[in-house]
Amino acid sequence: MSGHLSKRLFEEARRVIPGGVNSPVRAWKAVGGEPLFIQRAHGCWVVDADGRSYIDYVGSWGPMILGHAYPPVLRAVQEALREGTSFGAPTAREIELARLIADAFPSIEMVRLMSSGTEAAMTALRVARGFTGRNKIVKFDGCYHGHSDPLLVRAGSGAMTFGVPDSPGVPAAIAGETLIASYNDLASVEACADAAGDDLAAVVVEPIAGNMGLVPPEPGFLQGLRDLTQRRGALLVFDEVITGFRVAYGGVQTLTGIRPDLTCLGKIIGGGLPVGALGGRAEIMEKLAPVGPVYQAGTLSGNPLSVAAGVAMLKSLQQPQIYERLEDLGALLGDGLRRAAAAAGVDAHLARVGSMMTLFFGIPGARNAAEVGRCDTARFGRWFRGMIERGVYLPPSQFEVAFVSLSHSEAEIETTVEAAAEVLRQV
Ligand code: KE4
Repeated sequence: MSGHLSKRLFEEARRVIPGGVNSPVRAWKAVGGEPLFIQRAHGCWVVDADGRSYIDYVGSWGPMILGHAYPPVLRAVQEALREGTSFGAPTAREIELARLIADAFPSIEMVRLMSSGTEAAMTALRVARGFTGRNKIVKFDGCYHGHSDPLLVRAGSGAMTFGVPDSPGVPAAIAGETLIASYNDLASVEACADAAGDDLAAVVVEPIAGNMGLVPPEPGFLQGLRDLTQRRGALLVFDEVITGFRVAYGGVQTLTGIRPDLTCLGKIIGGGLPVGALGGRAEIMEKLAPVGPVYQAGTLSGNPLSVAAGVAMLKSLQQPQIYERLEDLGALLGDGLRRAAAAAGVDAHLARVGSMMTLFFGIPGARNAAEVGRCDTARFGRWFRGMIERGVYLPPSQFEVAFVSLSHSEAEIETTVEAAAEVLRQV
């Protein structure tokens, strides 16, 4: 578990930072124990404040698809740094990043850069409402789109799933504009759409869910959303903050051929620096100020360092065979964990798409949040702690996904699977 220095730093941090962390999941509340404070990272390794190394499968929650401190990204940031850090004015490099994104995603003609995935999703809803003149949004139980008020909403009680706040501080009036459907359940979406009537502005979805653990869309689900929103004059928003450039260079929409009206991006496109982006058809995106009336802004939007890192990252992802290699490494780890759980006689299910995966404990698999909710989270906690003791750093929550990067090799994955075999015999 966390060493002497991490413990001391955590104690100090909690005196001046709520919970000692700047994002709740980092506090390890879901798995017990105290968080490691990370000193540095390179490739697929992170090193904690006590100098201990771990094979990393958090990958900063997704951006580190090429591994930590990837030299071309570091070089690009160092070069940009020499010219300054932020100008609050347009720069040529922002055009390059927007162009790289638009060229990668078939549904994207224009891009607005910002500083987080939360901003991207929040802006997507505002643009959808501005473009359609409607108010109601449908989201899915178990999907996360950042922490803006309209999206911190969970299913209310009672038959109709008008949302209720998922956090104090979110006004019921705002939550009430959001309806909650069940993932992989088109009938529940139709019911929400019927309740919204002709006030349905958009359906927002993680096209591969990564915030209730990994839950892939069943055949026909995404196309069903595309048809439903088309039929009802509402917009379809793909939140590809995780999946964009992760499952394919052009995200889920290039794998499925389904074109959403708006796409939210983040994480990988900033190479580990603060970033978010909203992309879509020009007729929708030009609703955004200063062309259209829908306001959105940001002091550090399109920040030169984030953009330099993002351009270097996306260009590096254009190398041939990158996604084939990620699939091979993902399969090696996923199959290894599956075999280790079976050999240990542990009731666990490994869900995987490419280089992102979740080992669910206590359920045979999951198609929605209700099924994921039956997981044995206490057993997951024992699994997490056992693996960290053996030098493997997994996401500290049953409801997150583990990421393999291009910097992992067969050696680290074999070490991980060996550690898993030991831990699974004891959890
Ligand atoms: P950010 O505001 O954290 O950049 O992005 C929010 C967001 C939007 N959409 C999806 C699908 C996301 O997964 C996220 C953020 N992901 C979480 C972990 N699953 C970030 C980790 C954290 O909150 O600390």
